[in-house]
Amino acid sequence: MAHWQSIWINANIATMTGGGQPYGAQKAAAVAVDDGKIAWLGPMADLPGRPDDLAKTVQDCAGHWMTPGLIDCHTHLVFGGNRVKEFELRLKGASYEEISKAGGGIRSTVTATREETERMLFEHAERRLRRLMSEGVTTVEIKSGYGLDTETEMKMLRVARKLGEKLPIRVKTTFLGAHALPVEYADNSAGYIDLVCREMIPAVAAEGLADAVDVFCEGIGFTIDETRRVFDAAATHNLPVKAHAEQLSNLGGTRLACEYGALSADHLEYLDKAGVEAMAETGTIAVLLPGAFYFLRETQLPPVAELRSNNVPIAIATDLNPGSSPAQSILTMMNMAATLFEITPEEALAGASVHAATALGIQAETGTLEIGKTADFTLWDITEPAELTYWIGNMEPVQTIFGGAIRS
Ligand code: DI6
Ligand code: FE
Repeated sequence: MAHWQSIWINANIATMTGGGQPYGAQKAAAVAVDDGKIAWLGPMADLPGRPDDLAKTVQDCAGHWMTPGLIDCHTHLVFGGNRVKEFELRLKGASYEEISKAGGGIRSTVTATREETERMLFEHAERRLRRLMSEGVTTVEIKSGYGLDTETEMKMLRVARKLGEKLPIRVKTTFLGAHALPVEYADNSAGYIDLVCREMIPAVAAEGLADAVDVFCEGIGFTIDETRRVFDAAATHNLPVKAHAEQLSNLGGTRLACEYGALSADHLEYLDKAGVEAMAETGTIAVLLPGAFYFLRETQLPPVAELRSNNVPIAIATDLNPGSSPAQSILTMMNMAATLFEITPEEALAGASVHAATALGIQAETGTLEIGKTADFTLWDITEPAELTYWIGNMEPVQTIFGGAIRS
């Protein structure tokens, strides 16, 4: 008598729940799904009956590895145009900061994003999102930040929400109005921060368009005081915060973010000891973005050893954006995190699952494989989980399950 909707049998499961085994592995195991959630998980030998009697549909995994659905917890994948011309300029010697100061950089994407209709933005973003999904990603975060006016910021967030409604993937949205200074406010950053705090955040909150608020706290972004003002406005609307911090210099943005109980601080190449300790205290996730490090040819490495010894959980994400990280592959980022940052393959997978979920505040829902969580998982034809971090490019899952339903 079947009482579960479906069951996946004969799997090696990387539960990512910690404990004794690397990857929280359970070999020769099964997962039962009911109502979109994991109803049972354990060794085949402990199943309370024959699979056919226990569930309506039985999927035989034939010894494949099962991981949590992957999570890309930091992207800017909704934007107009691209920045291939600037890429070519940088290859000829111009720096990212020089291009930004000359009015290019983020601002050129802002112009292109303002020009695109909601429908065009959706179509372009959908293509990029499907590339992430093809690697077994079941949750993605998407930031605004290429509108820099109320109307376009909201347009971007509506597109992000719509992607989550139309496609079989969970989308968490982040308002990043404080990403750059728009031309209209070229010499008036106080005025722009006023607009962000008094108009944009209330409007975005009123329509429920954002799940968090982020700030680019940087020499070419916003100061500590400006960041504080944005975080205060977020707090007024009960929105959790995140920060792009310590990417190109050390302003202390991470410590400030921790004061506000930030979900995550992201980039972190220039993070100092005090910043690491602040993160350890508040349980803020360190989101490392090797794609941006690589694409900007950074040389300053994030303090991985210090983060590790202070037990700060590390997440890995694509930072998918047109300027500093045109990366459309979370698995490639796991490889880069290993090669460039000396992240272990197990840390890399945790960084794209359990810790990425915590960076989005949804660890109770997804990110590990355990009873009660949403049935988001991916099956791989690999001999061991480290293979996911080992190969570069074109690793396709055998199957991806989102909310208990087979997606592909
Ligand atoms: N840091 C980044 O790496 C991206 N945004 C940010 O704050 C870059 C965005 C861009 O160049 O378009
Ligand atoms: Fe970013």
